[in-house]
This record gives sequence, C-alpha cells and structure tokens, in this order.
Amino acid sequence: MKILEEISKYLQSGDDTKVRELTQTAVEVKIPPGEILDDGLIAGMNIIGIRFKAHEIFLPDVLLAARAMYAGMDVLKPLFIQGQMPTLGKVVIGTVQGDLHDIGKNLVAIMLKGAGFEVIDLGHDVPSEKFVETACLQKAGYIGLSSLLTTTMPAMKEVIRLLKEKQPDSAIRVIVGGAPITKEYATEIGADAYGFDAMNAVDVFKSFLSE
Ligand code: B1M
Repeated sequence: MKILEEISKYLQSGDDTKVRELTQTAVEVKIPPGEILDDGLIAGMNIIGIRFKAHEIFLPDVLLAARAMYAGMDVLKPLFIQGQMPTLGKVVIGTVQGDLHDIGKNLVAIMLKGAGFEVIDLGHDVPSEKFVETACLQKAGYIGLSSLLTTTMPAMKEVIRLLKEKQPDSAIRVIVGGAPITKEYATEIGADAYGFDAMNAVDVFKSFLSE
C-alpha cells in the first residue's frame, strides 16, 4: 500500500513530523494498526538496520529514524491499549544492562498492556539486580528481558542466575527476546520462554496462564 511505503520512506529519512501525519492518515483510512506497524514503521526500521550494517548510514541517521519510529508508535499506542481487561498478571520488563535499544521492548510492553497484563517498565540499560528486586518486591509473575546486542545477551543469564540465587523455588517466569536471541539461546540460559516478536511475546506470556 502506497501510504505504508511512504511511512517507511519518511522513517528512513528521519522525518518524524511526516511519519506522525502519515500514520494518523493511515489510521483514519482504516488500515489495521498491526499492518501500519509491520509494513510501515518496522519495515522502514529494518532497512535502516541493513544500511547501517553496510556503513551506508551512520549513528545520527539511526537516531533520527528511531525518533520517527516513536512518532508513529505514539499514534498507534492508544489503539493497541484500547479495551483493557482485568489484569492477567504483573510483568516487570526492561532492556538489559549495557543496552540502549528500547523500541522493540516498548512494543512488547504496549502489546502486553493491550492484552491485559499489568506492566512495570524499567526502561533500558537496567542493572540485573533491579529486575530481580523489582519482581520480588512487586510480587510479579513474569520478568521480560530484551537484548539487541550480542555483547549484552549474557546479562540475561545473569538475571536468571540472580533470581535463582534470591528465590531458588521462584515461580517468576523469565521470558526473553530481541533480534539476536534464539529459542536455543533461551533454553541454554535457563529462560522459561522466548518470544520472537511483540505479538508472539503476548501469546508466550499468555501460555503460562493455563498452568
Ligand atoms: Co543499534 N545496533 N547500536 N542503535 N540498532 C543494532 C541492534 C545492530 C543489529 C545494527 C547493525 O549492525 N545492523 C547492531 C548490533 C550488532 C550486534 O550486536 N551483533 C547495533 C549496534 C552495533 C549498535 C551500537 C554498538 C552502534 C555504535 O555505537 N557503534 C550502539 C549500541 C548502544 C548500546 O545499546 N549500548 C547502537 C545504538 C543504536 C541507537 C541508540 C542509535 C538506536 C536505538 C534507539 C532506541 O532503541 N531508542 C539503534 C537502532 C535503532 C538499531 C537498529 C537499526 C534497529 C533496532 C530496532 O529498534 N528495531 C538495529 C538493527 C536491526 O535490528 N535491524 C541496531 C525495530 C524493533 C521493532 O525491533 O528491537 O528487534 P527489535 O524488537 C522486536 C523483536 O526483536 C522482539 O519484538 C520486537 C517487536 O517485534 N523483541 C522481543 C524485542 N524484545 C523482546 C522481548 C521479548 C519478546 C520479544 O520478551 C520479553
């Protein structure tokens, strides 16, 4: 669809005003929010990732694209959170220590809220102890960890180690995700589950409700 291609194009050029306007228009012409997200915003961000890796663009360009991504997400956010249900459980979520990437984590948080979970978002670059302390203090059912860098993946293992140390019989489930994370890595570090994208993450969190 032309408008989604335009959203992707303006996101790539870092034009947050245009992205906000076009996202609003796409909503008004009744394009489903999930489609605007996947085929407009995320599609644009994926191209940014490819061009960044190929050294065709540089960090400031990525930052501008991220700002434009947030402008679009601001428009879509209320649509994903509409029609809240009674809480399905409490989730403490964040991006692990050393990692500043928070767009994907924020999407997961938005989708979880929309699905009826109570979400405590600790932000990005979160110290491992903070996840465990908050989850125990808040009597959360889940910890959600996001990592986008191969160098910060080990911090996930550290959170799980600290949780087991503090509460050996803990019923708190740890769900991990992020671009470099795989199901195999999740199993290897002792996570309870892996979510490959925001929609899938919601299904994964919900799968524990029937236990
Ligand atoms: Co950086 N960065 N970045 N970056 N960045 C990547 C991740 C990279 C792959 C780019 C590349 O080389 N192609 C690369 C990592 C390489 C690696 O580790 N092997 C990289 C690098 C190298 C870096 C720096 C080191 C660059 C430098 O300084 N030289 C630096 C590190 C800073 C740090 O964190 N300490 C850096 C910085 C940045 C910015 C700050 C400029 C910016 C982040 C802004 C922000 O987040 N506020 C940025 C961005 C935007 C990217 C790319 C281009 C896009 C990431 C993104 O937002 N994607 C990224 C390339 C890429 O991934 N294609 C890249 C869109 C988002 C919707 O997807 O985050 O994958 P994603 O989330 C998905 C799933 O992964 C999943 O669901 C989400 C929604 O579908 N998911 C979960 C995520 N968390 C989950 C949790 C779950 C379940 C699912 O359960 C709890």
